[in-house]
Amino acid sequence: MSIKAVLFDLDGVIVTTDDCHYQAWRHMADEEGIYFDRQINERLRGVSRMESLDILLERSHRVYSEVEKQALATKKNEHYKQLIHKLTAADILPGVMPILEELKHCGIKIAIASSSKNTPLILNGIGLANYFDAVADGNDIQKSKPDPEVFLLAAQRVGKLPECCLVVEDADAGVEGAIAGGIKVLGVGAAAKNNKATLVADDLSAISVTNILSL
Ligand code: B16
Ligand code: MG
Repeated sequence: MSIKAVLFDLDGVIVTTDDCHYQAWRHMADEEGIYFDRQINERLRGVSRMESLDILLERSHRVYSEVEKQALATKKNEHYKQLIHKLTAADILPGVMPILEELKHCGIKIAIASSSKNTPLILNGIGLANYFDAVADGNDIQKSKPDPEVFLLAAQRVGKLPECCLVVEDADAGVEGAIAGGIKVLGVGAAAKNNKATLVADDLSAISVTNILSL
């Protein structure tokens, strides 16, 4: 069955915000005296804010109450929003605009499928708020990646069956979620090393609609 819709992850696929997440978590961890590094940060890709905090707190020497955890997550998000405040179209990753334009030109639906509750803010910043056929994000779902919920919702919102869709992901959790939803997946960036992905590429500049339609 040929691909009729492509469901794009946001952070780390469309835009460079993945490093801003790292900087904001790093700042919070330093303030709390909790060890945190880029290797631990890799486990946070695609995972919700509260689940990310739980991973980070694995290295803490004390137990945090739910109220304290909410406060830490809010503080991290406020810092993160400061970091992404100046996002512009210049922060869109290489190859993204050409493939989006080509897909539109070929009549293939395009959607965002992101765990981030900041999706509207980010899309606005990079000038793509009204560009996609559908958006499904962290504000719409109960379970974040590796659960397939956000991908299945995005597929439903563009009116296509999961088996006619392709997910584009930079997170292993996202690759896992797409597979769990019965959706083919292109791994880019950090997920370019994921051998469970249907197809991999360092970034989207290596991918054309012909590659996608041949899946
Ligand atoms: P927020 P994606 C994910 O976005 C990020 O990869 C992940 O690091 C982050 O924790 C999650 O969104 C929630 O983000 O705190 O902005 O709601 O990669 O699924 O687009
Ligand atoms: Mg991502």
